[in-house]
Amino acid sequence: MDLNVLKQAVVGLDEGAVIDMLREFINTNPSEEEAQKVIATCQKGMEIVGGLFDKGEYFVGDLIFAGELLNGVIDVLKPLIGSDTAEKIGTIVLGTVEGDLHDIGKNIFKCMAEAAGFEVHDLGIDVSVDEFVDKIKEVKPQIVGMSGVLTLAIDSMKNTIDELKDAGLRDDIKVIIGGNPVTKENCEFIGADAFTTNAAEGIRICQEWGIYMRKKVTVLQI
Ligand code: B12
Repeated sequence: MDLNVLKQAVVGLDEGAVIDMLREFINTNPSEEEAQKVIATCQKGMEIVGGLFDKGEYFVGDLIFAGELLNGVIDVLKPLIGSDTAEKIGTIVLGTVEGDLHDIGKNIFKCMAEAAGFEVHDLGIDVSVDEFVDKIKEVKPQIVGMSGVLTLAIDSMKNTIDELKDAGLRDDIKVIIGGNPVTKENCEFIGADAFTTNAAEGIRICQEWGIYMRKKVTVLQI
């Protein structure tokens, strides 16, 4: 597949062309690595769409369409990168925080986390503090992932962690935050354990935590 042509099709919001290219791509029996490249290419296209929105050349409706297009691409490619490994290496509770409806980045992270062998409980978008707390009590994850791209997401992330502390749940979990506005500074302000603006890096961090946690469990069993 010509990745440049694909990127241009995403930028041009040419759904028909994107679907045709994906169909052809899947027929070639692609590897997981090739599928990851296709997702990364669509992501680059999405960034350009965002830039065109900033310049006033695209409108909110175009953004919604582009968002749906990218989520569709992830759905189609999921079986290629979402290998269902029998042994789960950890559990993640994931969601886009309260007030924020953006989920493209979250969905990419989810897809990659499942492919890496994590069991992911995705709470969706605009997830309230209580929804996070209830799910964490129910499934007792090792990791909580919070996503957000709006500036206000930073406060929602902080509120969520504050509530986890009040509920006595904070010390048992690692928290990673992701999304365009997250930085080292607001990671410290929020009280998360790690931050990233790159899903692949997020997976590496979770894998390191997963290995550490499994060792801890083994030691405790002895
Ligand atoms: C697509 C989009 C939309 C779509 C969302 C569709 C969807 N299903 O998500 C729609 C049209 C619905 C939308 C709505 C709005 N949007 Co909007 N949107 C965008 C846009 C163009 C792209 C965001 C995106 O998906 N990026 C691509 C993904 C892949 O990047 P990412 O989220 O950072 O994710 C990566 C990493 O951060 C990481 N990651 C993400 N989450 C997580 C989680 C974990 C745990 C980990 C480890 C990693 C991780 O992995 C991903 C891959 O590497 C941006 C502009 C831009 N250029 O970014 C504006 C933008 C975010 N939107 C903006 C605004 C203002 C809005 C609206 C208020 C617009 C309006 N006037 O109605 C509403 C908000 C509604 C709400 N309450 O949320 C502003 C935010 C400004 C701000 N600072 O708060 C931006 C920056 C545009 C702008 N320049 O004004 N938007």
